[in-house]
Amino acid sequence: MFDKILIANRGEIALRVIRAAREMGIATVAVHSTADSDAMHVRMADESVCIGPAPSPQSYLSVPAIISACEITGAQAIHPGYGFLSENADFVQIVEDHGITFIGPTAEHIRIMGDKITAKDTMKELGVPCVPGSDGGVPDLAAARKIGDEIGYPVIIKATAGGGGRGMKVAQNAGEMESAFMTARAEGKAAFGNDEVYIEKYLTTPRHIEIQVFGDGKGGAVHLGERDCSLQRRHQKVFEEAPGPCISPEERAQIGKVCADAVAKINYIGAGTIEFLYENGEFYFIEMNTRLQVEHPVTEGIFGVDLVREQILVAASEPMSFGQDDLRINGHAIEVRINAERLPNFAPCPGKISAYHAPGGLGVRMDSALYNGYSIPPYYDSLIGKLIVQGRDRSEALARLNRALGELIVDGIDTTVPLFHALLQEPDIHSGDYNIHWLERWLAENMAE
Ligand code: MV4
Repeated sequence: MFDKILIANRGEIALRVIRAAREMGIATVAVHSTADSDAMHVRMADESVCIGPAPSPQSYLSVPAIISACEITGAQAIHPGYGFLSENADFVQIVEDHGITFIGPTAEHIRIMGDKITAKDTMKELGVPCVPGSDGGVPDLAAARKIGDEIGYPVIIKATAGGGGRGMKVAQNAGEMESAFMTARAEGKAAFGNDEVYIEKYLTTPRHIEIQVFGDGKGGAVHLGERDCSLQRRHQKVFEEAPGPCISPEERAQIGKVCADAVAKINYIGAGTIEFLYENGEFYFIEMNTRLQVEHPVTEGIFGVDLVREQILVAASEPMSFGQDDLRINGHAIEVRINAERLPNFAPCPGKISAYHAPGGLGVRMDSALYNGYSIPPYYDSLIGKLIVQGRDRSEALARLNRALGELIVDGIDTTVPLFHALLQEPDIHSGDYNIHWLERWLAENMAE
C-alpha cells in the first residue's frame, strides 16, 4: 500500500479523497493555486505544495507542476478527483512514465471512452445495448441523409469528441439535416479540434440513468446499480438519486450484469460510470465516464461502501473489499448540488461566506470545503457543496432533504438552495415522474424574470 498520495484537485472532492486516505493510514499531499492558499483542502492535508497562479491552466491543469509536487514530497500515487486532469489520457501516460501510480483507469481505457464513436463501438462489441444509429463516423452530408432515411427522424448528430452537450444537433426531419450536420461538425471542430460526427435516433423523452461499475483490473468487476440524474440544467446535473425511481430490481440486475461483464472483459480498473438513456423500459448506451463522479455519494449511501477507498486499494494492486454478492441496497439516497449561483439566471456568485452551518443528524451527509469566513475565489467551478440525504425509502429521503435544507446556513452569497425548496413543492418530484427535459421546462415556467 502507498505511504503517501497527492490529490490533484481542490474543493469538496479533495477533502473526500483526504478522508479516505486518512482512514487507510496514508499521508496526503494537497496542491493548490495562489488563489487557494486559504482553502480547506490545504488545511486538511498533511502537506501542501503551491503549484501556480489562480488560472487553472497554470495550476490544477499544469502537468509539470503536479509531477514536480509529487517528486518534491515523495508521493507515490496521484488521485485526480473529477474534472481537471481526471480523464486526460496523456496526463496518465506521463504520470506512469515518471514511476507514479495514477489512481484510476489506464490511459488506453480513458482514450477509448473519450472518443464517443470508439466508446460506442467498444460497448456494442461487448454486448451493451446502444442507441440505433450510424455504424461509426459519418463522412459527409450524403451519408448523413442516407442514415436519416434509414433510421427515421428525428435524429441527433453528435461530435465524437463532444461532451457537456456541445457539438450536438437535432434534425427533426430531412429538411433540417443539412444545417444540423454542418453545425455539429463545425462545433466539434471549434470546441475540440475534431470534426468527426456520428448519428443516432433522437429519443424524445428519456431519463438519464447511469450504472456505477467498478473493476479490479484483473478481469473482476461489479456493478453498484443505477443513479437517476435526469434533473439537469444546460447539461449540468442538479439533483441525483439512487436507486432510480422507475427501475425495477429485475431491470437493475439485468443491465447491471451486462455492464459489469463488459468492463470485466476489458480488465477495467477502478470506478466507472456507464451512461444510458432509458425510455419505454429500454436502456440505450450513450457514453462512459472513466472517473469517480460528483454524485458517487448516493451510491455509497445505499450500498454502504467507500468508493475512494476501493479506488486506492485496486490502484495498489490489492483486492477489492467486496464482490457482487456482498452488495445489497439499503434505502434511498438523494444528492442536491449547492452552487454559488444567483437565481433565476444561475449567474456565478463568488464571495465571502459570512456564516456557515452544515446540517446533520440521521441520514445526512454534507460534502463541502466551506468554512466560516472563507472567500470563494472566482476562478473555479461554482459547486460549493453537496447535500446527500438517505432514508429507508424515497419519501423518507425527500422529507429528510427538506429538513436538512432548512438547517443549512450559507450566508454572504447566493446559492441554489432556494431552487431545491421550490422543487420539493412539486408533485412530479414526489412521484418521481420526470425526464431529461422536466427541469428546463419547469425553470422556464417558474423562474421567468
Ligand atoms: C441524446 C438525447 C436523445 N437521443 N441522444 C446530452 C449530452 C450527452 N451526454 C448526451 N445527450 C443527449 N443525447 C439521443 N440519441 C438527449 C440528450 C440530452 C440529455 C441527455 C441526458 C441528460 C440531459 C439531456 C438534456 C438534453 C439532451
